[in-house]
Amino acid sequence: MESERQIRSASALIALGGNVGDVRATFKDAIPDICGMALAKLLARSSDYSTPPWGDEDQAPFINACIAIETALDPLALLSVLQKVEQSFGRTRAKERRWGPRTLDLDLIAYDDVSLRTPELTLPHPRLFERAFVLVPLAEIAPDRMIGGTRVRDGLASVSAQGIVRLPDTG
Ligand code: PH2
Ligand code: MG
Ligand code: MG
Repeated sequence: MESERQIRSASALIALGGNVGDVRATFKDAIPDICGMALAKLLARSSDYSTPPWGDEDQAPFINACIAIETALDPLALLSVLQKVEQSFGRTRAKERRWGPRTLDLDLIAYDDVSLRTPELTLPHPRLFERAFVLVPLAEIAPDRMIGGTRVRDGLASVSAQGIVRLPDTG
């Protein structure tokens, strides 16, 4: 029996990126921080990928990965956790240029089937299907997930994944 007080949880997909510092070590530390602060269970974690810089090509390659979590936080509360974790890994938004170098970028890609348009957050992520650096790791952990009417594996098939390289596990 579902009671009024039962905590409902949602499945959220989060993209991780960065190209400043030891990004793979940052991911390793940031993922448990996200789960702890978001009262979340880690459902899946992709491999890390080296990806050519997108948007602003005049910078170092990025490392990208994706995780799936189960969380009891609502989308805006989860976004706030992600921003706190970004800050704790040295992210200072005021000093960055759009699409420029960063230590850690955490983007909320999808939250159940929620569609949302607020100044703080748009769900699903509006540029997901332009970005092979998100679709490649996402397709590793959630190929059949439907996001905004498109299956992740089909989205991946319609972009170029040129230059994206899966990195070996570091253990
Ligand atoms: N993030 C950006 C800008 N460009 N390119 C790649 N390959 N991966 C990223 O995560 C990325 C980017 C700003 O958030
Ligand atoms: Mg981003
Ligand atoms: Mg971001």
